[in-house]
Amino acid sequence: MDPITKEIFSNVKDGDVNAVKANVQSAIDSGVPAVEILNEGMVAAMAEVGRLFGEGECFVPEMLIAARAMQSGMGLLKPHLKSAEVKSAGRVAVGTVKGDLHDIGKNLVAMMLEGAGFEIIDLGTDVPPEKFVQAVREQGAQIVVMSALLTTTMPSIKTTIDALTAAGLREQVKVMIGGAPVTQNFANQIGADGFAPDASRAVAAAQELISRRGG
Ligand code: B1M
Repeated sequence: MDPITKEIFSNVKDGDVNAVKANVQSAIDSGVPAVEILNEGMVAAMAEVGRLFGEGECFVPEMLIAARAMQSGMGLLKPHLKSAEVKSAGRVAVGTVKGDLHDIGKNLVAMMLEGAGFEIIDLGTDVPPEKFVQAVREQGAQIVVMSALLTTTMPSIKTTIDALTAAGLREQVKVMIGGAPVTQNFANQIGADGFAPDASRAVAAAQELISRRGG
């Protein structure tokens, strides 16, 4: 790992926004791959913060500060994560489900999908089922992507799928899900069309779903 990536890991963990911005910029300028900065620096740091929180060694304010530092670095990385393809690959509504405020993973998935040419309708966090339904009905979303980070909010994914079915829209939209506690097994159980464990595999899964759908 490049030494500057290690520094970015510590900067995100410590929630030092200015150091994250400066080091991410200088890592980009010195040719460190964007994917290394993202995964080995920033995503790994958030996992470490989660581990510390789980062990009672850090608390909600520290998680929040680290999250803010990560978001500031993601903004700088965004243009460097774009793929060469630019044609519109499909329209995707992305949101964190009702009751859940975690948005970094959701933002990362949205950013990578956008980089791969998908048009993004970002519904934000704490998104009630009606809003997902509205995005399909009124904005023509072809894929709905739901993120859940809490075991307590995973049932909101199923509630949203049920709302799409009740609205008569389930046949015309593909549903993809993910987030730390979400598994392929859970996706199968609740009738989602796709699952991805991380943002880059979410892109591959979305491409696969769109091609199965016939474009
Ligand atoms: Co919270 N939190 N949090 N938190 N938080 C977790 C999730 C937790 C695992 C920490 C822990 O206990 N070790 C734990 C959940 C336990 C559980 O339910 N199993 C937890 C808890 C308990 C809570 C609160 C309840 C704490 C409290 O108040 N007592 C509270 C709940 C608030 C709410 O949502 N209603 C809470 C609050 C917060 C903050 C607001 C302080 C902050 C979020 C800030 C923000 O997002 N803007 C926060 C943070 C930062 C975390 C941790 C530390 C980091 C999450 C993160 O951003 N990771 C987290 C610990 C952890 O995850 N290890 C934790 C980095 C991000 C890139 O990864 O989001 O997993 P992630 O996304 C990944 C994949 O999951 C995947 O792609 C991404 C990587 O490429 N992915 C998808 C995500 N969505 C996808 C959708 C897809 C596909 C892939 O669709 C196809």
